[in-house]
Amino acid sequence: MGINPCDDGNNINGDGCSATCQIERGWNCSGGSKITKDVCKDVVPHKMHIIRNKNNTLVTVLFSEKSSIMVPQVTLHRNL
Ligand SMILES: [Ca+2]
Repeated sequence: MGINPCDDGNNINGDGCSATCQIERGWNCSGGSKITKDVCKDVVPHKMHIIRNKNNTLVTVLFSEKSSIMVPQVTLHRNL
């Protein structure tokens, strides 16, 4: 959209195209024209870290970036 490296039509940082219309690290922006906005996609996979407590009764999952988890069905298996 225009002469900037990117323009997603807002002044929000962290969505791939900065408030100063620069492509942010880890993002790819394309598709814009003089009348349409660029669309930015996160191209770096988020890192995930799994931590278990001493008794293995609690699992904590940490992500390097704000992430969403889709869990349509959870099945737990336990070896006795
Ligand atoms: Ca933006």
